[in-house]
Amino acid sequence: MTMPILHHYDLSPFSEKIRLAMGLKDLDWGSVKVEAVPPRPALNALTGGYRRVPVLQIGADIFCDTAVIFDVLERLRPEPTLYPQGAGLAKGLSLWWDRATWIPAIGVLVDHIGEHLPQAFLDDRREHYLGIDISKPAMAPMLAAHVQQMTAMADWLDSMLGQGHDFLTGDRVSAADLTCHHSLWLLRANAGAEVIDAQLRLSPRVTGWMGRVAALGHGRPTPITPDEALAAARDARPDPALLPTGDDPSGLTIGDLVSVTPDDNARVPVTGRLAGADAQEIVLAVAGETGDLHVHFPRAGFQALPARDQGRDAA
Ligand SMILES: N[C@@H](CCC(=O)N[C@@H](CS)C(=O)NCC(=O)O)C(=O)O
Repeated sequence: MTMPILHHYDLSPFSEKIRLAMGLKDLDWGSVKVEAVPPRPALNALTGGYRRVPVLQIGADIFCDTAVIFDVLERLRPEPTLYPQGAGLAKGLSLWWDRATWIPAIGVLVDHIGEHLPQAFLDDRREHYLGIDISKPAMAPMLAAHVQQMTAMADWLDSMLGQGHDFLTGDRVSAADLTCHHSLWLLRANAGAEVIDAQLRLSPRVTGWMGRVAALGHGRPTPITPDEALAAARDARPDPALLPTGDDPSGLTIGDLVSVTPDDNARVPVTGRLAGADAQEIVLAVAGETGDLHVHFPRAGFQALPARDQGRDAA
């Protein structure tokens, strides 16, 4: 198996989900650390313009968004599974948690550490990612509401764990655990566990579960440079075995010029020729500076539409 390469940075909570999945599956992986604030030229050359983190690379196949990263890790190493109750429950809970908790978590975070965030970070997140000012003064009026929202949703985790199992959906860890762990992990890592546990009223059941999730570890990362990652893409061809295999209900045809854009934030379209699709995943063939790439996206949370402007190079 070609070693998967994760493009990520330490304090990225979405990356932490994937690092934990590497731990669950006991994988060897290449670790490319990217800057928390772009430019990220190597990563940009691989994604066709998708700008969020993490991104997983397998040769010339590029996986954008944690949902398709979970899926490809599951295909590479099916056991232990990320989906012990099937993919739907874990992915549905994950999308809910990511979408519902992200802004409240940022609100709580900046109350604790906002004064240390560089202006360049704040400007970048306002202009190119979230579209809002996340500086401490700008978020302060909403702090009480953000704390209430996080507290309410963490209490739902407590209720799930109250069913008597070690993990949210049963006795085996799932992708939902890795996801619901990530924003609480971010807050505790930055503000201190005791502070966050008290502020969000995290129960011993929830903190005990967080310990079990963290104990999965991160597998075996090997540091590699962005140039080495580019070389891995240059030396590879997109792998047809990694194309989705189900039916595509959308009416798009292989070879169509298609744009894929996140529907929440960092709405940068990636345009390429449709290489494969099913109801869960869409893959674009993009001609990058390293040669032909297949760039993979989930369907849920993204808009995949025929491209009307043909401004970008496409394979
Ligand atoms: N839905 C995406 C969300 C990824 C995301 O928002 N990641 C954050 C970092 S944790 C990000 O990209 N922030 C802006 C940046 O780093 O450019 C996923 O699941 O991968």
